[in-house]
Amino acid sequence: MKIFYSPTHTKHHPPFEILDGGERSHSYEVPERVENILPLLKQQTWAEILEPVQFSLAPILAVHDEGYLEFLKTAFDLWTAGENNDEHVALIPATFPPGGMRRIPRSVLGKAGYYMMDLSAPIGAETYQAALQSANCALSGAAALVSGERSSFALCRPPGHHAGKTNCGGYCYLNNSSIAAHWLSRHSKVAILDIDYHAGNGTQEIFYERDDVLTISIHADPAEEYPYFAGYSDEVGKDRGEGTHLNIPLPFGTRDVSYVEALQQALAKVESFDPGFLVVSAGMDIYQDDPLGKFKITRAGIHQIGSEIAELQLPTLVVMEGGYDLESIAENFIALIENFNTPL
Ligand code: SP5
Ligand code: ZN
Repeated sequence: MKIFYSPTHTKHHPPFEILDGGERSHSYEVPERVENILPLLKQQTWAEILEPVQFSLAPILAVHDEGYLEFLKTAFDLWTAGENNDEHVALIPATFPPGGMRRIPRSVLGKAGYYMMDLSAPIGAETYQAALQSANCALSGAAALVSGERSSFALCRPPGHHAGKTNCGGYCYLNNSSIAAHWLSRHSKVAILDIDYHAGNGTQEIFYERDDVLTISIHADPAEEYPYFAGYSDEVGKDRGEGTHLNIPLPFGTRDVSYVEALQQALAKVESFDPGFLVVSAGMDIYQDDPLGKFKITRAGIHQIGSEIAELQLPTLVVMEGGYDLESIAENFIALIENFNTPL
């Protein structure tokens, strides 16, 4: 299995995030999340670890707004204006537009409020470079499928599924899975299955009005959990896209058996859509020991999830999203992806 990894991700190391109640916490989204997976992957005889191909910006701009991309690229330098001091660790806004207000201010702080959905996606000096390489990992995984591979794995960091056309948030800047899925959609219909603990609001938005990319997300009920404003079961797509989005919200405490029931419902929908490719937005924050997740999925459950998805017998790109328990993240990802390791 071709696995795409770029060391550039280590340049993105958010120094803090603001949690519920305004608590300034260490970031859960740390370089160790990927660095801990690499050694175990290298021990697998089937794993071939490669640096990503350098794509142009075109496949990213096909998904994200040009003004947003320009903001990501320039925000840190504009904010610091060349002065590197302790106050300029990473940019987050203090002002957000109230519902419906969509002016784009000239000020970089104003723009930060416009382009960020929360306080969990600070922009540091090399965040943009890391996000680009993360997207290149996903695109390289997509290209491997077009070349005839049965599966590929993109070790994406920063993650992507909370990033929308014009927003970062929830540790995400560029929507890696969506960029790869759109790129694949030139060849055939594509399905994205999002199994991260959190609803994939960015992916939902990007494809909401399209009927050539099916998007499904299984996640903690957004009525009670981040990202709160998307991921509800009555959100089914719009216009041409009506019927090609499916949200399956599940309660806190969900265990293997009921998770797999929900997964089977999702897989039936994928089968009837009959895509040429499958992209899995994979977050191991569904695991029972995850510090941000409230599901109770076991290692055996994760293996079963992988095995059920693999039974679709579709060319499959697995894209890393969340997962914050540094002790278990490597074994969990291997339990998931080893199912995709045998030819179709
Ligand atoms: C990619 C991804 O998984 N992003 C998730 C972002 C979640 N951010 C909200 C975190 C709220 C945490 N509240 C519980 C604190 C535990 N001590
Ligand atoms: Zn998540």
